[in-house]
Amino acid sequence: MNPLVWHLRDRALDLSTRPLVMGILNVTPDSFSDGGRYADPVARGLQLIEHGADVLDVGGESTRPGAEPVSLEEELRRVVPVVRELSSRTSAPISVDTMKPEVAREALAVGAAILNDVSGFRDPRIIEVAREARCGVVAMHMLGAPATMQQNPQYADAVGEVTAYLQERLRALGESGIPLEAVCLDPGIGFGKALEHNLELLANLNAVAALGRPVCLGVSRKGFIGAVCGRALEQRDAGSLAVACFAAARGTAHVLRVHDVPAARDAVLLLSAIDRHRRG
Ligand code: HH2
Repeated sequence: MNPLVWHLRDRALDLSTRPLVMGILNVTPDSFSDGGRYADPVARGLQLIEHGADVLDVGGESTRPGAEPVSLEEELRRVVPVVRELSSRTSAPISVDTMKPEVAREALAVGAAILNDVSGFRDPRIIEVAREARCGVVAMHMLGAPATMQQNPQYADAVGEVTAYLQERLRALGESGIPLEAVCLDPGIGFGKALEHNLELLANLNAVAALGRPVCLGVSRKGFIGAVCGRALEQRDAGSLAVACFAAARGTAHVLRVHDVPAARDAVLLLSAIDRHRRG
């Protein structure tokens, strides 16, 4: 299995020369860092592509700690028209950040190419939707559910448990008929993790990369950056970029999920330009 190629529907993304930039497009009034900020999500999505996003990740339900679930009707109403319009106006792959099989199915029907399920495809119905569409999938680790996940999360060995969980999801997806070449894994930074868990995972991401699939990493503006650097939400972009570069330069992150697309684009281009001059 080649970990540096990611198959989505009728195309294969090459992750061998540089990490991909996944631009975050939240179509939510309550996302933790940019909720309700962009009145025209389609225009914002097209702008993210112009700024260098390789993939757009469209989300209609905030998964920030303590967020309240959104109804199916509301999530469909937020996500489907935006995915439909974006797919007709760009060839960049569109990912949908959802845990709901119905939203996944509708979004794929109007052009999405990737399902990003922060619950790691625990619901067999969403696996079936992905299998039928032959789309790419991002399977993430989350301890519990968003409403309660940050209430004193406990691990005996965070790196070992997250890695074992992702390995088990990879097996379950494979057994359900998802080609492993379609799967990208994500340690789920901030999803049921205390500060030391996040830092341990970032320091040992090679354990997740060793599962043989690309790693998607979402650290953008997250709480651990605020905790380490003493920064408010709107001041976390430099720290976010530093952490993403750290993981990408070590070869342990292949898809960077970011709010600040122009900075991430420059970073991945510079990383690959430098890497081409590496000896041996
Ligand atoms: N983080 C968030 C949402 N979806 N998906 C993946 N694969 N990895 C992540 O780390 C991840 C994710 C949370 O960030 P954001 O979208 O900015 O906020 P919200 O959930 O409040 O919309």
